[in-house]
Amino acid sequence: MKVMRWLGATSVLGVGWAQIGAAAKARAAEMALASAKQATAFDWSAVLWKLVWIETFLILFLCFRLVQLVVRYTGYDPFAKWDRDKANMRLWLIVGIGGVLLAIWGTSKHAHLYLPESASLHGNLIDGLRNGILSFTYPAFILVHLLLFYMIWRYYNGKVHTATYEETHHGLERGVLIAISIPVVAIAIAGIYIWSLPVHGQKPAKDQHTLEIEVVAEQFQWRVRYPGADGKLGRYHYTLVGGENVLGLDFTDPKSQDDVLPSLKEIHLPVGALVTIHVRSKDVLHSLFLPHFRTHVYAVPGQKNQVMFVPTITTQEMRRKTGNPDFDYELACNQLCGGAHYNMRMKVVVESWEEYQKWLSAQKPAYSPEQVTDARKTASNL
Ligand SMILES: [Cu+2]
Repeated sequence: MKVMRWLGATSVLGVGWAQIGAAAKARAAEMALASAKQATAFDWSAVLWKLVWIETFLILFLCFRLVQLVVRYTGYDPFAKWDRDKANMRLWLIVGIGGVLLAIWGTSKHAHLYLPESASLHGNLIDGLRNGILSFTYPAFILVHLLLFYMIWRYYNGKVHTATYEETHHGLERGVLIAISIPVVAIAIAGIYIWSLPVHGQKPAKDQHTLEIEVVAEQFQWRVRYPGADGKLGRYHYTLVGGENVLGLDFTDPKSQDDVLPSLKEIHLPVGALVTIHVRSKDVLHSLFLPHFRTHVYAVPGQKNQVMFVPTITTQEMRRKTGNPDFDYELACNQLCGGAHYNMRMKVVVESWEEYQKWLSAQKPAYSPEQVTDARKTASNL
């Protein structure tokens, strides 16, 4: 029966060797495609990789089946002398410790894919809250899993069979309950306070500049409206949308007449000012997402939404900080809103208040006398 053992071992080794060969071929195909850098209509390397995986699982399955059949028809069980509980326990330890190591490796490897550095006042608090929560949930995750697999080791076949029974210990339970409640309640209170900041929770400090702008979403672009010299956005009505008046501004309102509507694909924001963005949509659901400012709000047709934040780092400073001279903040649509959804992005320029004022004064207002008459005509026809 020794032959059986050799037969099994050599066939598994042979199959393993063949699989390594197939994987090497798939990798070579992948590298050849990458080096050719041609636009391939069909990615053959991906198919090869899938075949390698399917084959591997099939062969493993066949190996197990082969052993079963040999045991059934020859009565010879090569694993008869094995302590199966012990083997199971060891396999579980590999799964447990391997899983924990994989989690630590994965989180450290992908740490750079977390959100970019925060560039708003409330963003720093949100990051602080997240890091605070992670500082104890992450060690707890590791500890609980190590304990879980330690228990499997402890109670495996033999040494300790049964767990010890203890009467309910009310004092201990109460203690644990209180100990857990304190951080949970603290997180809830901090969360309510911090997450309300971008919604309605910020008031301008003394001498702090404020800016209210409007960002309007439509398939597939953003339009930004800045207030003119009066610092106030004027009225609009959806029935006035048409022709040149893309946002439906009511030019009979003097506050609308100096509003500025640049055709640029960028937003200008002054650093240190309390910026409020009014958001609306002309067609479908969109979503205004400013990841660096930890700011996100839906653009819903027929609904006025708003979000507020204080930018803390100018684009120039961020370029120095990241060492990337091409760095730019980004506004993205975070809602799959149609075929050209990917097109709904805009550069965000954060600059000093003076630079912002200078830039704004160089822009032309959207108002023209013809539009006022148009608007009046439309309004009288309503
Ligand atoms: Cu969109």
